[in-house]
Amino acid sequence: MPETASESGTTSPSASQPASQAPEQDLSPSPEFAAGANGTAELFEQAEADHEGFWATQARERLTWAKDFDRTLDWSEAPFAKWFVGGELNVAHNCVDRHVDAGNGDRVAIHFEGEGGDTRTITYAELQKDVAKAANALESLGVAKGDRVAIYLPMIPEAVVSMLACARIGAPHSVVFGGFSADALRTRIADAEAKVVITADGQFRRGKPAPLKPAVDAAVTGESPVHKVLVVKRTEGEVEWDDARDVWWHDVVDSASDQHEAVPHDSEHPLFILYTSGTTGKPKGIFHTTGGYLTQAAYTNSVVHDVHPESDVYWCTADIGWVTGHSYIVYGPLANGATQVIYEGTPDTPHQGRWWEIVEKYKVSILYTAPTAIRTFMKWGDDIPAKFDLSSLRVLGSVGEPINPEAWLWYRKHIGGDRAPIVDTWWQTETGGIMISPLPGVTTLEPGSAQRPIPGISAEILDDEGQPLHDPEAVGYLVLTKPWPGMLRGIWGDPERYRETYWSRFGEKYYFAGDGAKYDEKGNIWLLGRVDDVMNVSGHRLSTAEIESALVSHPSVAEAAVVGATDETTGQAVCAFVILRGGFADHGDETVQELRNHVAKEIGPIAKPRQIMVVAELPKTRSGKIMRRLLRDVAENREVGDVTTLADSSVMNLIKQGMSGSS
Ligand code: 6R9
Repeated sequence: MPETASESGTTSPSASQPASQAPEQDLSPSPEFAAGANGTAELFEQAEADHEGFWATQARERLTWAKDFDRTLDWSEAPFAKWFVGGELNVAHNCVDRHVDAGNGDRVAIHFEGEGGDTRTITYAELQKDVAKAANALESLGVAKGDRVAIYLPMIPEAVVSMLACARIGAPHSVVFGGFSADALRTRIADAEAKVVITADGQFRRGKPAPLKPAVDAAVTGESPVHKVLVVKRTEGEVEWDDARDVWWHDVVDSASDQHEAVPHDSEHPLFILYTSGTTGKPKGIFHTTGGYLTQAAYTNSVVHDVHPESDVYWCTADIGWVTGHSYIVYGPLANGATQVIYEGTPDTPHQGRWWEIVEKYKVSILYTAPTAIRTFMKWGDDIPAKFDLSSLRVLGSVGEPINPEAWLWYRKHIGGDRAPIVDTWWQTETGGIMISPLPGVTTLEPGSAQRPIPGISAEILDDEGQPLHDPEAVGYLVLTKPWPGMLRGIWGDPERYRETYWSRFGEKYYFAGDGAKYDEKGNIWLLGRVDDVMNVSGHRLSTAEIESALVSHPSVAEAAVVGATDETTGQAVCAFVILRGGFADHGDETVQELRNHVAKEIGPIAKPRQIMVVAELPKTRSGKIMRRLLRDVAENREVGDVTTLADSSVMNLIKQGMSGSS
């Protein structure tokens, strides 16, 4: 195995160096960046001095209220919060109309890039008309304030328009990933009792049209609350048609009036429901309301992504079916009047440089993506982004999982030109918006750590007994200690489950996030994965994220997933699945030994994996989260459980085939 460059102590950090041994880089904000940044040190002081006053200021300064609120927070029925009580506003007016009213109608809202290279440019003035038409069309289909609408669409502008049209009417939307099955769609429709579904004939994936409508047809046959299905024509594929139920978007939306009054809604009126995936049992419909959610989405997009709407081109690569797409494609950037890119397809269609080609073409200045994508690009090689001009990028963001220092440094060097700050943003569907993150321009960055709660947010790390932990390296549970405007208002139709899931582990004072965490000696917070991703090996608590990070810091490893499998002697044992980087061959036992020793060196012998399996793919959800539950099934030689939320369900067969023969 090659010696790492840092051991010879000469070069700057590169992807082939373990991050822990990387020479120190100056990661403090540059004076030029700090001078123009939206985030400031004063925000921390203001929020510290007056928590509610701080949020009231954000709400009033960032949003346009039809009626001002008379109380900032009502926490008298905790854990059920009411924010900006008595206030009224219309979310669609805030995201679209008011920018046109302010004279910015000609500003581009959306640069749409289809997978096949078709493009559309939509200004705010055009978006206003599109949203008004869609709102009129939905009303003509019987949708009224309070009715639920399911949205099952690919990443096309109609998805954004549909969400805003629902918001305009006050009809909560429930967006379901275009990759989910008919069954998943049916249960989500039933739980929300959606009256209308908005879908498309199909979508383009990897250069080919893939049908969508058949899943809707299957999901609404028989007994169903759905009486109308609104269908966007995207791929021109053949579709089954039910004349009584189905209507084409181009028939009813295109012909509708482009004038629609945006009636103000109560600050606590439900805005959307979004189901969280991955766990067993009935999906949880996380629901968010109007004023608080929009305040936090707009504020965080401004101070964390540092969006300057008059000059930036922003691109969040998430799917609209994920909360990141809700808060950081639709509501945050549009409330701020930003110009953004929306890309329909996969990163390697038609070639592995597609994203960088898009950055170059639109001069993207802010890029927000997930660690899984970054690790994939590392695997594909440094030479691919190097072929494109990425000099427009000035802020990079990460979300969805812990980003290991190795991937962080690669992102900074090969995408950010060792110049752009990286914001590693921790948050959840439940929190509505970013909670823990550096502020670019203020924070000195720490690769691999999400660092501190942003101004207005308070967190602690508790031990098993609920006592705050401050010792560096002591692993505990992340909790949030004060209500925040973007917080979920409950689980749709199940208030008891809301209380139980989030507000019982440490009593009613603390929101239990379900993530393991620790402080380092500088006071930075390190997120260590979901609590059930923390293993107990011979009484030592080890985090899957840390061992994965150690594995990825080895030059030959592109990606790693670690699970704890039951072990007779140690309680749990560490089992690792790794994907090797291009150019590194699997030398069987030799590779495994090398990697085991590497983990022992990086963390300690206790963390040495009992088993390491070299695989070609890892099972992931559509939002890029590794489904460790399935890997645990493999590691413990069990029948593999439910795979319906995987992006690619064939991956598990590949892994199982690889395993038979190896042990
Ligand atoms: C936005 C989103 C939430 C869970 C969360 C945590 C993990 C998200 C992270 C992170 C470490 C980060 N997570 N961001 N872990 N560092 N920057 O992902 O929402 O799909 O609900 O997932 O994702 O485990 O609890 P959601």
